[in-house]
Amino acid sequence: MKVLLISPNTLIIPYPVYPIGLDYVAGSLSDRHQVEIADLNILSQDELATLLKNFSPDIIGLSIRNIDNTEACNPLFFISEHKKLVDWIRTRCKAPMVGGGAGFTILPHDIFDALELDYGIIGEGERFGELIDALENKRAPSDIPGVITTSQIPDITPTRPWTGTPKRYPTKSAHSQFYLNHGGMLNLQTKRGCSFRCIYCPYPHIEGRKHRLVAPGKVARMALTLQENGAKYIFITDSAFNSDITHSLNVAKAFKHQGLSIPWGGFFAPVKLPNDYYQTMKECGLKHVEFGTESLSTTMLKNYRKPFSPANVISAHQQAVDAGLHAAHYFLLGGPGETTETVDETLDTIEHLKKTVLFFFTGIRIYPHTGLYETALKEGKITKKTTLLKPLYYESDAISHRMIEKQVMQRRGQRINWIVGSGGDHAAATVSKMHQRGYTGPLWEYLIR
Ligand code: B12
Ligand code: SF4
Repeated sequence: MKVLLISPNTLIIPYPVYPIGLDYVAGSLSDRHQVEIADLNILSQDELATLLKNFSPDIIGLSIRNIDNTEACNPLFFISEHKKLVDWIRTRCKAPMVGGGAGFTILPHDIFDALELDYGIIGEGERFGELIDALENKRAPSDIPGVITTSQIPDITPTRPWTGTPKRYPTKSAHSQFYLNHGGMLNLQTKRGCSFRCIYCPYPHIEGRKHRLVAPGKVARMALTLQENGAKYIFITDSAFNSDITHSLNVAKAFKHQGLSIPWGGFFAPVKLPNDYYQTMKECGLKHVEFGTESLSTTMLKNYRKPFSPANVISAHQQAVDAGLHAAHYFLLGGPGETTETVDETLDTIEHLKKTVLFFFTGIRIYPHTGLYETALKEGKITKKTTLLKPLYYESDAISHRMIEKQVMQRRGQRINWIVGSGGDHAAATVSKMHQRGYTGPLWEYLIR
């Protein structure tokens, strides 16, 4: 079959992100299929029209990574744009359209209906090949775990994870050049799954709760391939790179052992760690640590079911900074139990974090399959019928989002390393200019104070 895989994600905030998911979907397909990847960061609509005409695909996969930008104070919604794209493609091509991706997996039935797709694959896209086989052999696609069709009644139980070995499409793909020219960053996955149970987080639903590790030597070989293909920086896409401490150390050591020389970074949980953890990581090339800290109030960390205390955060931060790493913290304020006092407690404790950048997000998006969803139901903030496709943010009864933002802004004063949200268009424009001048990586280190 001729398979066209489309990445419609053209968001450049905080920077353009290489559509790694499609490499895995493409990598899972048998050699007998002809595969083309269309990345709309690179192709204009005219070029896509030409591709549709010349390639004439038998089936189209659409990667739906972002539903929205999860920023309550500066909202963007991408599903309407995707619908326009689907309609436009339908006028040019009769091929069935299949949706998948992280965003799709969070709200599959809503997105399936909104985009009027033919099929959807919840969870790992490696099941795309099974769907094609079923269509070729006239078997019912809906028998495949995770596959949804128009005829199916919404099923809200998590899909059984795919259990094969992920294979990435040869990475010297034409579309990687765009990302090399815009910051030099390519991305890499070392495992799937997160075993923690933070109340608001959809990641364990997207990737599964059980860690599925990729052998460190194999991860390092892929990292070297990315380097040979021109990457100047690697972002590790794992939900939390150190949620398996031993594996993260082994991956880092494999990078060093195999001679990876470009810097890398990723998301880390500020949990209790061996004393030399970040020193070892630094020696293996780690440059940026993005901590998913969320709060520094003891009460709120417990309410969020985070696997660490404020003391763990301070010590993880210090260890990372002492090792010479750049460290940023993400905060998620306004969850169940947030009050003026808990926000103050967080802001007071933040003052102990020296040499850092702080990103504040206020209001937590309610996703199905999370503890926050259950809390919002119990508190009558939503009902089982509430649609969550258009973002809905949890608001604590004791403090409004506006009040939290005011409290943060007052404490921030003139400090430029306190950023509310992702920094928006202004920050993205600055990052883009710096990338054009040859700077590489996420670049928030220039704000460290
Ligand atoms: C790493 C990450 C980032 C990094 C990316 C760094 C980099 N250089 O790669 C950073 C920090 C930059 C980032 C930024 C943002 N992110 Co982000 N990010 C993630 C994260 C943790 C992993 C994504 C990833 O790469 N996974 C690894 C790859 C291999 O998996 P995958 O792409 O999902 O693909 C698999 C399946 O989804 C599926 N699949 C993928 N495509 C297709 C297509 C078809 C046809 C099929 C069948 C299947 C399929 O198969 C693949 C293989 O199994 C996810 C959460 C998560 N755990 O998924 C959030 C996530 C994708 N991000 C999200 C968001 C919102 C954003 C931002 C908008 C936040 C912001 N305001 O700045 C920006 C957008 C950036 C951009 N330009 O698009 C949301 C999207 C949901 C939503 N509400 O819309 C997620 C799900 C997190 C969340 N809040 O729940 N992100
Ligand atoms: S917030 Fe981070 S540590 Fe917690 S469940 Fe989500 S990915 Fe795992």
